[in-house]
Amino acid sequence: MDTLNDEQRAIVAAVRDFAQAELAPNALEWDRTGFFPVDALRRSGDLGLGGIYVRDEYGSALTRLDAALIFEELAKADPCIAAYMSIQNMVAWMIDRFGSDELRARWLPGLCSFEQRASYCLTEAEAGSDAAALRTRAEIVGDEFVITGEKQFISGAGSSDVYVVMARTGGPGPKGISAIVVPAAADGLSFGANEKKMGWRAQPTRRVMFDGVRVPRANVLGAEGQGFAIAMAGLNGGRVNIGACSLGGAQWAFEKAAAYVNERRAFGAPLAAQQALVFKLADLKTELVAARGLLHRAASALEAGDSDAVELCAMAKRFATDAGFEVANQALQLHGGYGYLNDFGLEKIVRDLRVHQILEGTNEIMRLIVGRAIVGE
Ligand code: FAD
Ligand code: 2MC
Repeated sequence: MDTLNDEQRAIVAAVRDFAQAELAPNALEWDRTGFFPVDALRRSGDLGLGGIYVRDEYGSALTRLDAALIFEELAKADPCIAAYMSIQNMVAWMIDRFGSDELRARWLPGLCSFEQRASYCLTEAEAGSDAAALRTRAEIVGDEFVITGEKQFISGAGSSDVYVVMARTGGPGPKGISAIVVPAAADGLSFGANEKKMGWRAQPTRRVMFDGVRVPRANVLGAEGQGFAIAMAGLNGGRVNIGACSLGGAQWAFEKAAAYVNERRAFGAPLAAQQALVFKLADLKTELVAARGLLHRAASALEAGDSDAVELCAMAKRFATDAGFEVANQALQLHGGYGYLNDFGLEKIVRDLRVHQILEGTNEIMRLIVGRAIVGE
């Protein structure tokens, strides 16, 4: 944090005020009841948090590093909602970067202000890590796409106003895929039941079904056949942001554990008298600082378009989400039995952070990306 400039400090302070007022006091209740806080999301739009790195015609035009700082701060209050917001930002950026002026004008004002919400539809039941094997088909009929197929595990589905859908317009493999903007109002679009999940309970996850959904061909992002590359480009930033969400949740858990170790007494002294526990805290803090450093390095590489940006984003996602989960789990352990109680908030963080090791590319896939950069395919 010491290397931040004045503008970044001001951003972090404003986001902290918002997150501590709007998210933190409600996070446990939303988790318990499965309440999806769309009004709080709308209010985050007043700060420009729906389009953090969308260009300034519609968005906040901040950097990827600013975004990492913002998601860390939001996640200190509620990693589940912070992570939801990171997906919105990924989609808004894809529309800004690859959409026509008409698509940008149609969707970005609503998304950047969080008046509207967006989902990212890549995964299918038979194509998760192997995303280029997806089978949802978009037939080209005249000047329309006719989309048929099914997406699995879609965050925000059933609530979103717009879906960016990766669908097959050509042959097998990544080059046959296009990224298509599908409004929620399109005929033939329907949704599965809200999944019951270990964490991320305050946001819906559903299947999305397409039964002959017709949208204009002009709704494609970039060119037909570029959809896989566009989907991956979105995910590079998404991976940094999810890592930052793990970092924020874990930082909160760490601070609670450090305070607890100072206060809690056992064997006639504070727990802090046990060097084993202080060494544990020292290791956890080191993990957090290392994760932050790698995330910021990846964010800066992405911003600069460095040739190793993809690899760094994968490294940072893998490291920060593994470290974040481990720190949160150890912070729970340091609270003894109280850590296991819902009211203390720690078990929620552990549940929320667990899925960050799985989504936006599993941590095995992050190793695959880094490994390929080392030894080639
Ligand atoms: P699989 O690909 O079947 O993997 C199973 C296991 O095998 C994993 O451990 C994996 O790492 C491992 N594995 C697979 N291939 C390899 C390999 N080559 N080398 C080594 N190990 C390998 N997707 C979206 O498109 N949009 C969303 O909004 C979205 N939100 C989600 C929200 C939640 C709560 C969850 C749980 C998932 C979400 N996903 C979303 C899907 C998520 O991205 C996938 O679950 C993830 O990419 C893994 O795919 P899979 O579940 O099919 O697992
Ligand atoms: N950035 C930019 N381009 C990328 C890229 C990246 N991160 N990853 C792949 N590409 C390009 C790659 O360069 C290639 O382009 P070209 O043919 O021009 O050289 C093209 O995409 C195809 O890539 P590969 O040949 O590497 O394709 P392959 O099928 O072997 O592997 C893999 C791709 C495994 C890296 C990819 O499928 C992947 O990332 N899988 C994980 C899926 C995933 O992350 N899902 C997340 C869903 S969203 C989510 O969970 C949410 C919560 C929102």
